[in-house]
Amino acid sequence: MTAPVTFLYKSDPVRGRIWAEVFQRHAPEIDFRIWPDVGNASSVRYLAAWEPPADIAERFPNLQVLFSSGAGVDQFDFAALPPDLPVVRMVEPGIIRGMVEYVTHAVLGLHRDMAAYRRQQKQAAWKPLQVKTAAERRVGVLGLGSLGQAVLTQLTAFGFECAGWSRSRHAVEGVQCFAGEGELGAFLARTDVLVCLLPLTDSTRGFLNAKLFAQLPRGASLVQVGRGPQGVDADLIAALDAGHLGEAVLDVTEPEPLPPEHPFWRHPHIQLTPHIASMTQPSSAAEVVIDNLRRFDRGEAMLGLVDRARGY
Ligand code: NDP
Ligand code: OXD
Repeated sequence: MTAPVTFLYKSDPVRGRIWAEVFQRHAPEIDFRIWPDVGNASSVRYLAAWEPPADIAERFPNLQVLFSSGAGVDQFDFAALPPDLPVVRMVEPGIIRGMVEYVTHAVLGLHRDMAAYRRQQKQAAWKPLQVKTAAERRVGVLGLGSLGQAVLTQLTAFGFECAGWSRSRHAVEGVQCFAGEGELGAFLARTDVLVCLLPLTDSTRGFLNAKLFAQLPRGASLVQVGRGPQGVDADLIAALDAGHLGEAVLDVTEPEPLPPEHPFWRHPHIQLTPHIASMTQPSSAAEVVIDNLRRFDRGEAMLGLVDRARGY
């Protein structure tokens, strides 16, 4: 008789029930459980969590893979995890589609001056602004991962002049790709709308600061969908107040939720959303995770495997 294998899900329980249905359909041999219904802790081989329980090595001595229930893994304390435990971030079509929608909406809104029209409406001011073509608007995406590349593919289809920047060199059709610190300045200098889709790591904390903003052309805008601690709030406000930056669309802040007294709430050139740019879609996520389990069983690389040294 083979030992039972448990997949433990510790995140939103309503979404967990959809995961359970998908596992029942496609991987009935796996004992799928939703936290806190752990069952026999020594049967837990796989854990999907946003925040794993403390002491997972002691609690689940046979744990083989930790899946993040979201795209980011910055919420994990890697030092508290067993050093050899593979960690997998979420790369699934639903979360990618959501991000493409959000960023496309934000970029189109900035491109077509929607924030200016909202302000004009408050003054009952009927004042057409010059319409530029998409080809005249240069969009630059920080991060050419699963989300950054998908976003760029859509923006390219709208006709924007697109570029991307990443740590290592990439090739994306129709996109001018920049790589590394040495090419950051050139990337920023040609960017009218800057989209941040970087993971939060030691090297991206505080990245969106005065020095970076100063390298963008005057009037450029920011769409921040990465993580709040990547931004330096006072530098952003100073750049907006000085007119060096035109608008900022922020989906992530530090802290979250943003306290009511924070100046971002009332700044006339900031649009805020409460970290909803994209969400893992339970049905497609469970399918991707099952596919990864099959890969793991066959000894193949899992999609979204995190490089712990890089932090993403
Ligand atoms: P990936 O890991 O697939 O891609 C990350 C990209 O960032 C890679 O291209 C990587 O470069 C680049 N990068 C990382 N560090 C650096 C650095 N120091 N300098 C230059 N480039 C760097 O991540 P995803 O695309 O899946 O997700 C990106 C982030 O989006 C997530 O980590 C999360 O924070 C955020 N997110 C936000 C959501 C929201 O609702 N607001 C929802 C989902 C995700 P290289 O390719 O060379 O490795
Ligand atoms: C994620 C997020 O990382 O929602 O999935 O931010």
